[in-house]
Formats: sequence, structure tokens, C-alpha cells
Amino acid sequence: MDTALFNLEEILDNYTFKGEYCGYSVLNNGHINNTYMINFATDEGEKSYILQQINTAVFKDPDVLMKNYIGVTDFVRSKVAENGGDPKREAVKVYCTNSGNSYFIDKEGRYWRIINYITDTVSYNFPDNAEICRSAGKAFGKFQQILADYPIDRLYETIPNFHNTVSRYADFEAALSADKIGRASSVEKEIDFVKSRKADCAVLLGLLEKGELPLRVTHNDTKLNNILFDKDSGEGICIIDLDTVMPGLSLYDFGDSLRFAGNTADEDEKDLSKVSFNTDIYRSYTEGYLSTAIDSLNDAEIYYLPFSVKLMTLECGIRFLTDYLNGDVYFRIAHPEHNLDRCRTQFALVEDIEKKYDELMALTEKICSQLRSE
Ligand code: GN1
Ligand code: MG
Repeated sequence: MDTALFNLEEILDNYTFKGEYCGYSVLNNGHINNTYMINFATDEGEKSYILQQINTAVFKDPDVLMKNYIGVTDFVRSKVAENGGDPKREAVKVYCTNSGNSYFIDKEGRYWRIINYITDTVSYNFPDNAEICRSAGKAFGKFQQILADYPIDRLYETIPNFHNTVSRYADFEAALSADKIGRASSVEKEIDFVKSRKADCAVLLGLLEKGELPLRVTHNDTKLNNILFDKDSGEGICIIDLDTVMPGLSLYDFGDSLRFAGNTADEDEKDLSKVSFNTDIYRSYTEGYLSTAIDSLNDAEIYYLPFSVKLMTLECGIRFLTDYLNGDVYFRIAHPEHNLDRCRTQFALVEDIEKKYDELMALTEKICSQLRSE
């Protein structure tokens, strides 16, 4: 994706801001959209907004994307107000253009939107302590509860089959047989790793088909850095990055969170000896998550919590490997082997989760019985 900066004049033509523009900073910690903070000096001090370039190679229908986005953010905002929270700080708000649209297209054909910047918050790429993880678990559990009665038929699939692990496996097989840029022979070990876990990819979808797992409104990209924490209280107050809110399984959100937060290393760590799954983080996150979500989950949604962490980690590794085989066309990369590094990290993490599986099952059971006896 092109990373050329925004054209300020076009933005000022499309939106009316109070005060004088006084600068921007780049906030790109995601792999998909380009994100900036733009600042204005006003009589009441500096006011900032979040400017995002929507990646239309990934989100192919921006109209549908923004309909979802506005539907969900309006819904969250009104729920927050109903529950006595602060809608200005606990919900994302889309600013419309002067002509009332939720995004605009610049002269180069790039799509842009502007959302609120929430002051006095912090976000983390790495969980510095257990408390952060407990708050993160609580925040995603609460988010799931808030959206529990969002009309699911009003949601479009912004990326079809996003967490469909069977179709992710099929995409991998297609990339492998096409072997577009001749990389397959150099990643045989990784290919075998995926092939030997093919059966795992069908487990949750099988349970969904049998009606044992319910379809819910889920976030689908529950990385730690998609939570804004209040700088003083440490509470996770606002969930961001809502482009992939779609019908899904609660387990996708739980698993993806711990895939990211439970890793003792960075997502693209090259030194695999640093990669392991932190069971203390699992415990804290799960305690937080279940403290807000336990009553709304069925037995299968609880039983498969550890499995979901393994599966979402495997899925993410498969996606990185598939993109590597396809010639790096999806995720933003910083160097040629970046997707391969990310894939290897995910697979090392899968192996460690497999080793610790019984421990994770026991921990989950213990947390549930503690919560149920309270
Ligand atoms: C992407 O943009 P970001 O970093 O929040 C991706 C997720 C992956 C994640 C891996 C729309 O999320 O699905 O889990 O990278 N988002 C999309 O870090 O594909
Ligand atoms: Mg993100």
C-alpha cells in the first residue's frame, strides 16, 4: 500500500475544524490502514483528530465498511451513555465531511476518514504487567456484551471468511500450488507445520455447524493495541479498529487477544528462543475476560478457550506464510522476509501452546469455578 502522506489542503476542504492546523504524527502500528494524528491549535488548547487512509485493497467496499463502522460506533456510544459511561471517551465517533459523508476520496483516489482522538489514554504493544492483561480481558468481555444485542443481520462481512480457518487453509494451499514467486522450496518446514495441523482448522467451524457454538457480533482483531486504556485508572475504556466487526465466534476474539498478548516476544521476533506462551498472562486475561463474559457464554465457548488461542495463532501464521508465498501483497512489511519472520514466530508460539495445553485447560477450569462460587 502506498504510504505517501495525506494532502492537507484537501482535508481542510472536506472538513471544518476549529483552530489552526499545527502538525501531525504518524500512528502506524497496524499492518493495514495508514493512521495519523492531526492537531489544531484552538482557543481552548490543542485539539487532535485521527485521520485514517482506508486500505481499499483489503477493504474492497468502503461504503459497506463505513456503514458497519457507523452502525457499530453509534450503537456502542448509545450503550455507553445508557450505562452511565462517558460516550466521548468510551466510544469511537466518525466525523462526517462538510457534505455529510463518512469518508472522502482524494484526487489520487485514496479513501480517508476522520475519527475522534481520545485524550489521556495509552495503548500497549506489549503487556507490561498482569494488570494490563486483566483490564484488556475485561474490556473485550464488556465489548462483546455491549454488542450482544446488535442486530447481526445489519452487519456486512467487510472481509468475507475472515476467520474461516478452513478457507484460510485453502488459501494457503492455493498460494502453495501457484508458488508465484518461487518461495515454496525455501519454506518446506513451515509448509509441513501447517499441513500437519490441517484438522485443527475445521474444529470450531464443525461446532458452529452442529449448533454447539453460537454466531455472535465479534471484533475479530483483538490485539492489545486495539484497546485504549485510561492513563490514570488503567481501565481499558475504548475498543478501536472496528473495521472487522462482523458475525463471528466469541472464541476468535479471545484466541486472537492471547495470541498477541500471551507471546513473550514481538510478533516478528527473529530469535525464536525468545518466543513462548506466558501462562501468567493467560491467567490474568482470562480472569478479566470471564469476569465480564462468563454469564453470556455457553459451555463449549468456555471449554474451547485454550484451543482458540492455539487456533488463532496457527491461523495468523498461516496468513503470514500465505502472504509470503503470494509475494507480500496483503500485510505491510518493513523488509523482504518480514512475513516469514512473523510466520515463524506464530508457529513457535503454537508449539509452546501445545506443550502447555493441559496447564491452560486446568487454569481455565479453576478460574471458572472460582468465579462461579463468588
Ligand atoms: C492486521 O492492522 P492490524 O495490525 O490491526 C490484520 C489482523 C491480524 C494482524 C496481525 C484487517 O491487523 O487480522 O491478526 O494484522 N487485520 C486485517 O498482526 O487483516
Ligand atoms: Mg490495529
